[in-house]
Amino acid sequence: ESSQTVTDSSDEKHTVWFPRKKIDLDTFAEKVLEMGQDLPSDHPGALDPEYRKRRYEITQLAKQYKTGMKLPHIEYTQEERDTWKTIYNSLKDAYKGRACSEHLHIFPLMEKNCGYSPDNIPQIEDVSNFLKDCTGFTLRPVMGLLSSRDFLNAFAFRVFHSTQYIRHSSKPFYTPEPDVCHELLGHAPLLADPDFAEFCQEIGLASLGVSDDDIKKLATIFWFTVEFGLCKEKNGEIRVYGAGVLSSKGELEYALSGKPELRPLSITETPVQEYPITQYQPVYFVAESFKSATEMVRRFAATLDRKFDVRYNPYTETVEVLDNK
Ligand code: TIH
Ligand code: FE2
Repeated sequence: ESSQTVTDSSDEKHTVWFPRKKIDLDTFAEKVLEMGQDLPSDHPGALDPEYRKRRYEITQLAKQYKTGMKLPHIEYTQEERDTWKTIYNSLKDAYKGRACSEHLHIFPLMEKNCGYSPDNIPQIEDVSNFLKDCTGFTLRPVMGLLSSRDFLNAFAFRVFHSTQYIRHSSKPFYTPEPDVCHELLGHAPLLADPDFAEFCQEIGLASLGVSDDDIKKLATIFWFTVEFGLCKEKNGEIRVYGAGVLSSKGELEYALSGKPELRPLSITETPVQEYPITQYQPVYFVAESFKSATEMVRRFAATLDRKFDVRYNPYTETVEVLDNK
């Protein structure tokens, strides 16, 4: 235990445990939601024993990962690389005129610096090193979906949990769960943008030690921004920055087709909006900018019932708790 000028976690005010040091994230590894190791029966890979075996192998490596280890290197099979290629080529085409300017700017840098290409599934180790240089974000392997609390808490440390397995080859253009295409094509480019990185960390800091109700609201904000957010470009055009849209060719075309409802990102409406998780979104929220979205999260966080403030100390990579409330 490092000594810190902070309140002891046994203090009665701190009823909900949260990570204080990066190494505390090691405790999340085994707590994955349903799709982690066992696939539900309607999953396109559920009846394919080869696919299940492969998923199991890859998720076992994530399970064994601890802070400080080298990130698992996966030797992807020809079939996996073919699936990646199909998705990569079709998305690259679809990004023109649809992805936000930050994504369009960073994507070629990743082709140059960390192995992005139609013929290669990048290794998360290389992507993580690139992100670390850009914004301090790092990737951590994960078996599948973490609880919202764990996933968001890690954002306080600029840590992003990434899967490494790929979706089933029979359904390349939409999957209801994260996979390596979703993480590397959708999330990773944005995590290299400083304003977006700050926005993510702001949600993470807001999530530390709050009630389950408030986690649900923050997870909903996360859903309508980091996963399914649209934004306004400087010229007023609406583009996509949400990773769930940027990794699905089907949803990328649908989101800007005029069919779904678009509403301005809102501190009152967004945190309580319902949403489906296994089909295209009926409603999207449009942010004015990452900076204004960060401001909104700050204002929202200030309304939450937490008896202390938190601050991230990048020198020690710890969360400091300020008992000033
Ligand atoms: N629907 C996305 C895709 O097909 O790439 C994946 C996810 C979005 C949100 C969570 S998982
Ligand atoms: Fe995601």
